[in-house]
Amino acid sequence: MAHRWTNDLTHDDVTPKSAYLNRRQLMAGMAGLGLTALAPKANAAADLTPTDFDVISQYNNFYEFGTGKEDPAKHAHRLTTQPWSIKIDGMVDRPGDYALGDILSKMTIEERIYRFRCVEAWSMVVPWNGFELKDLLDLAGVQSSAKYVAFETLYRPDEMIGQKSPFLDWPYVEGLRLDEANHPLTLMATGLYGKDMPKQNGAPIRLVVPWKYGFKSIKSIVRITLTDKEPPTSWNKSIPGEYGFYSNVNPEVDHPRWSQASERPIGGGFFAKRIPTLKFNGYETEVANLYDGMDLRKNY
Ligand SMILES: Nc1nc2c(c(=O)[nH]1)N[C@H]1C(S)=C(S)[C@@H](COP(=O)(O)O)O[C@H]1N2
Ligand SMILES: [Mo]
Repeated sequence: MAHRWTNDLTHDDVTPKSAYLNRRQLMAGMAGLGLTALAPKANAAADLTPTDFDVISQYNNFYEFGTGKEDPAKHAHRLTTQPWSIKIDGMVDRPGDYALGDILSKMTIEERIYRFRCVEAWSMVVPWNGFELKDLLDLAGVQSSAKYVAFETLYRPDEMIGQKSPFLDWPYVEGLRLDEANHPLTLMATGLYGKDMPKQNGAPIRLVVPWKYGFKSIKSIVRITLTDKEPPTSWNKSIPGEYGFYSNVNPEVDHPRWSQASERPIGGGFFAKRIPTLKFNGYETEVANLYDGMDLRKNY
């Protein structure tokens, strides 16, 4: 089931040697925890230095728990994640409610160290654990008429207290074109740093699309729908002039209210130096061909 993914990532701001040592220590640590089911890959992504776990799990955007960066870590403990199932419907051969445990029993969890770039111009490097979305779509059997994949987050205002205020039109929804969804970089993440996904990061299962702005990576997913129409997306519905359907990371296309040319790595202190933002967040070699012939300024 698992596809191996290697690429030739490079990053200006890391020391390959220390990253390599980090990684070996991490793997040793995971072995110590008995997490042998993980299949970490010593790919070139290892020359990225992961952001500290405490930073990744305490500086969050998850508006279902409030709009402040500290709100999700404060309030997400209310979220119950068991039982959990994902309804897969629309243009699939085998629609149904898929219990998360059943899904996981069919998947090989691997580690992917990805850059993560929020549209607000901050960034992290996250060692995710998960499986390729394509493997889940294959379970359901995508029909040839399908062109897009729509995603929906849990709606449960008693636990997700941010949903009691109309900040966004709940539930949070997102979407990808089918070829984006099937791309081997596109991950369904169930954990990070070899631990179960922290609730504030989108437990028990979330999307990770590393070449797009962070808001495309929808959290706590309960429904996936295959469709032939471009699905509505939360931030586009909220402010269409600022957030488009594609939202590929692009240093050449500024947000109407700020530059996207550089980013602030979180975890290095507020005065840490900004680093240049890379086209497609550094995954240009892998994904640029998905957009051949498209005007990326128009399709922002
Ligand atoms: N359901 C849901 N998914 C969401 C969000 C949200 O508010 N609700 N925020 C998005 C944004 S703007 C970002 S930057 C990332 C943040 O992920 P992290 O907190 O794990 O870093 O989640 C994305 N997914
Ligand atoms: Mo974001």
